Amino acid sequence: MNRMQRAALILASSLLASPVFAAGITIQKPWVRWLPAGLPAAGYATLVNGGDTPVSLVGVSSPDYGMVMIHRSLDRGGMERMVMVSAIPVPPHGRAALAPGGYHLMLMQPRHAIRPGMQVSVRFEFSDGSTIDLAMPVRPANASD
Ligand SMILES: [Cu+2]
Repeated sequence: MNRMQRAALILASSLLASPVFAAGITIQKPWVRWLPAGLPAAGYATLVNGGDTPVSLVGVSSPDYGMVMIHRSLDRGGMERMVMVSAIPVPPHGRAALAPGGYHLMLMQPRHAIRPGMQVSVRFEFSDGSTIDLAMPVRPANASD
């Protein structure tokens, strides 16, 4: 193999490799905590990045809710308050937890009656352009995991 052929081969293999490493997100243990009277519900899950590059959750939508936001609960001197965040970073070969007391989805303006035992459809959008559609089980207000 001459130098030109070797350079072409290296270029070809790096082009082939890049999309494989980019699409590495999986979502584990998704669930929604239901609250009565049409109150906003909270969505939880663990985002796992199996790839070599950082990826962020940058958007969430659902046909079952009029509005979905990404929130983070913060403890301010014993008072819990929620702030809106634009992205949740997931490090390479790492994970990010959406869990009570931290990051969560805020599912608002339900478009129909939603009760524990049902499932809601949620689309997760990531910074690498990939999307994941999930059916998230709805659990009662007193569920903890
Ligand atoms: Cu919230």
